[in-house]
Amino acid sequence: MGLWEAFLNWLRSLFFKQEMELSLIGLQNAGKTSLVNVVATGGYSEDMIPTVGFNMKKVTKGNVTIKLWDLGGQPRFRSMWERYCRAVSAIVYVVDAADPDNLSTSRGELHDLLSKSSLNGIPLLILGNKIDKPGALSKQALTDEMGLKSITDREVCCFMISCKNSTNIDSVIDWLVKHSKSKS
Ligand SMILES: Nc1nc2c(ncn2[C@@H]2O[C@H](COP(=O)(O)OP(=O)(O)OP(=O)(O)O)[C@@H](O)[C@H]2O)c(=O)[nH]1
Ligand SMILES: [Mg+2]
Repeated sequence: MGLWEAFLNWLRSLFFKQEMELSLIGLQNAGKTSLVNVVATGGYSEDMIPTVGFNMKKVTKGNVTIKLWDLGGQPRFRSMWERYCRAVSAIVYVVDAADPDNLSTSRGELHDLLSKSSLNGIPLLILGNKIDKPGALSKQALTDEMGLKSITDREVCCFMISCKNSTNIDSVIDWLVKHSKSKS
């Protein structure tokens, strides 16, 4: 990028809002709604109500407005995941890294979703949540268990987080902001 172009980009960023839309997917109890709350307000609660259908929330970070579709993870809601992922700039897939019994179901649902041709090429952010819990998987183990190396048709990134302790939430927000687009 030339100096002049860089200068223009900088100028543009001062005046023009960026925006993005993304979907939060993952099994029930993974911590999707907790993540929305931590990103939006910093608040965390043990006492959560399972999401019925979906919730939409708009969050502003710097000059980026993020429209978040927070979907229910129970089996009866999974058939609508694909519909809410079609128009997004990124898919955020949340996994409970401290729940080994549900990993293979989670991996199966992820790979099912990514096999839909309507979602071709949409960047994927995998979040291993609840690393504050004893026995939580390492990033390497989660990458293996979720079969992330076999996903080669899109950008894939993985972070280990804790909504409870706000661990690595900054990295998540940085990644999201980098994937936003100029409002046209
Ligand atoms: N220890 C620990 N518990 C967490 C963490 N994040 C979420 N939880 C707990 O996990 C439970 C489920 O969290 P939710 O955010 O409701 O999960 P969800 O993915 O939105 O679930 P559905 O809406 O049913 O799909 C709640 O009791 C949370 O307090 C975390 O980082 N650490
Ligand atoms: Mg929820």
